[in-house]
Amino acid sequence: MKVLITGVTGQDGSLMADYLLENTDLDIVGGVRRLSVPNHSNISHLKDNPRFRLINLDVTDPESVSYAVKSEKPEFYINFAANSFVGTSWEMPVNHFQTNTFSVLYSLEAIRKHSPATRFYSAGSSEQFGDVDYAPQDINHPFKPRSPYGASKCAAHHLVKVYRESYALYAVQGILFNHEGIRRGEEFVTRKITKSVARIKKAMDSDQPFEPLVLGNLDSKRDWSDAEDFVRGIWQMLNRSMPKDFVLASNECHSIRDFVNLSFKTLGIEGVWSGEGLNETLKDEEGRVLVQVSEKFFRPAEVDLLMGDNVEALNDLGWELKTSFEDLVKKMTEYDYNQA
Ligand code: NDP
Ligand code: GDR
Repeated sequence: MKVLITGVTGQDGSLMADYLLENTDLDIVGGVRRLSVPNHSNISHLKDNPRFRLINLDVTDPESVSYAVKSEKPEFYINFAANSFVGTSWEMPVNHFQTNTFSVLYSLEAIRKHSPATRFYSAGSSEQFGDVDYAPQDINHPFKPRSPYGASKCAAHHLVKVYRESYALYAVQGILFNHEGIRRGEEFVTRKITKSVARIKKAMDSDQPFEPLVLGNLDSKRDWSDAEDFVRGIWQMLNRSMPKDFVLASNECHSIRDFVNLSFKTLGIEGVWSGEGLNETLKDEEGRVLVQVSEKFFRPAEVDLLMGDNVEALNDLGWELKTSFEDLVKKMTEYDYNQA
């Protein structure tokens, strides 16, 4: 019995590999694309594990996807591979559709033709809800994406549903709100904050000058959870008697400003906000600038408030959310401080 995981070098893929190796007897086949300089830091601890191996798999290449499914015939296929950064989706919309939508179509076609018993997971996103009508958003909330990324995930959602209904495949899309952790990419706002807070605190510890953390929209609100909780929920989605899409979220939301405050507070730094818009700053008691705002990090269109409804996941899936927002910020900040 084996699981094929694409995006295994990323946050969710590597955490899923860890989770399945620890909690199941399944073998893990990780799909990786060829890079001139490979980035395997999230899976380097698995390289000698006899139940873990890598295959070449670029999800934008239909032949590559088809060959992987045909030759492996995995019991489960978890497709995490994506261009997952919303911010670049205006600059490279075609790449986002190729990586986030066509990859899903190639996967579904390959499963239909070569391995129809394979259970398929497609990584959906709260960005599909976008310009929201109500909060918290549940599985019935309309799709109103605000970015090419969000639109690419909506299209993938419809493909999964069409293939499930047309060919009786076990294919689901989890609609996941933001989930973070110590393997989060450094361009996403949470990790960018915790890495910078750690850097600033280290400089303060040794009386060195420091550059402030520079952010974009401080007012946008997100529903942040721990990615380790989410991989458990995804696995539960793949192991029901019938395929069904679920929302995974924490039912809470916090602003970027809240995240910044809590991260600095974790390392004993209290700041004071002043000014407005692009002139807003956070300064410490000595008047040193900790945070600045720059237009550079604003997006052409923003999703101001995302907050998910997890009631169905808790009741129907039996999913459990173990880590609070406060514990998540603390964990990420302390980890980055100890690494800095
Ligand atoms: P990451 O950005 O950490 O990982 C993305 C992975 O996709 C990397 O392993 C990357 O490989 C791989 N990848 C990108 N392009 C290709 C390609 N052409 N062929 C093969 N692999 C490719 O994302 P996360 O782990 O955070 O997210 C996992 C999935 O969940 C994504 O689909 C994302 O859109 C979705 N999602 C994530 C949320 C979150 O908060 N984390 C919330 C909602 C949805 P490489 O190392 O080579 O770049
Ligand atoms: P998001 O995550 O777009 O929600 O997508 P990101 O951390 O990039 O942005 C969250 C919010 O923070 C605001 N922001 C900044 N963002 C970044 N990256 N850098 C900044 O300096 C900055 N300043 C403010 C953004 O404007 C935004 O409002 C993530 C990804 O994991 C997607 O793949 C996933 O689908 C969604 O979460 C759910």
